[in-house]
Amino acid sequence: MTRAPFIVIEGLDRSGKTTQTSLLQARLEREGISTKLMKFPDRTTTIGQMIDSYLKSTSELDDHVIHLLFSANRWEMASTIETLLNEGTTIICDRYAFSGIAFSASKVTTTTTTPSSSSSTDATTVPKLPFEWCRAPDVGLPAPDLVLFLDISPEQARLRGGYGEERYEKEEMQARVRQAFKRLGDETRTSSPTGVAASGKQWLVVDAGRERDEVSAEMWSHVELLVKGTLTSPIGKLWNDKIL
Ligand code: Z5A
Ligand code: MG
Repeated sequence: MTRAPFIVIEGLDRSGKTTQTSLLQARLEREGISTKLMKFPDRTTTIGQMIDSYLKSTSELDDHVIHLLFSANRWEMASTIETLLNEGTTIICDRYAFSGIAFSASKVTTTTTTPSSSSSTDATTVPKLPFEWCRAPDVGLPAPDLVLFLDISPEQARLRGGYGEERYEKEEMQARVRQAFKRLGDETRTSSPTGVAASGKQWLVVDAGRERDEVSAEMWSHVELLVKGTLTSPIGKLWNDKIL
C-alpha cells in the first residue's frame, strides 16, 4: 500500500515559513498533487484559542500548562493527519513538534547576583522546563517524512521588520530557540539528501535569507523527490525510539 508524504516546515521567526508553505502548496497543486496545508498552533480550535490568548498576553498560564496545550493542539489533529496521508493527500505543515520543544525549552529564569568585590552584576539563566520533559508529550505523534528548516540570521530577520508583538518574539529568546533547533536538527539529520524518500526522519537546512523564489526553488528540489517517489513505509511515530 502506498501513501502520501508528510512534510514539515520549521524555522526561526520571520524566516518565511508561512510565505513558503503557501508557495509550496500552490506548486504542488499546479503539479496536480492533492495537498492539505496545516499550521500549528491551529488557533481555530478551543485549545488553539487558549494558545492564541496566551501568545497575545491576554491570559497567563503556567509554563507546563501552555506546553501541554501546544502538544494537545497537535494531538487533536493526529488522526486526521494519518487519514489524509493514507488517502493519498500530501500534508504541508507550518511548524510542528520541533517548535514545541525549541520554544518551551528556551524559557529561562534569570537571577542576578552582585559579587561583594565588584560593582557589576552577574546574570545566570536556568531553563524552566528540561528539554526531555518538553519532548515527552509529543512522543508518538505522526512523524514527518521530511523537515525543511528555514534558517535566517537575527540580522536578516530584523531587516524583515523585526520581531512582532507576541510573547516569544524577543531577540534573546530567539537566540536560545535557534540553539534548541540546532540540537533537534543534529539528532534528526541523516547524511544523504537523496535518501529523503527512504528515510523516516530527515532534516534539511535551507538558507531562508535569500529571495523568495530562490528559497522556494530549493525547497521544491527536496520536496519533488518525495512527492514523485513511491512511499510504501507506514507512517512513522515521532521519537518512539526515545521512550525508555
Ligand atoms: N510555538 C510554541 O511555542 N510551541 C509550539 O508548539 C508551536 C509554536 C507550534 C506563534 O507561531 C508562536 O508559537 C511562535 C512559536 C510558538 N512564537 N514565536 N516567536 P506562529 O507560527 O503563529 O508565528 P508566525 O507569526 O506565523 O510566524 P513567524 O515565525 O513570525 O513568521 P514566518 O511564518 O516564518 O514568516 P512569514 O510570515 O512568511 O514572513 C515574515 C515577513 O517576511 C513577511 O513580511 C514576509 O512578507 C517577509 N518575507 C518572507 N519571505 C521573505 C524573503 N525571502 N525575503 C524578504 N522578505 C520575506
Ligand atoms: Mg508564520
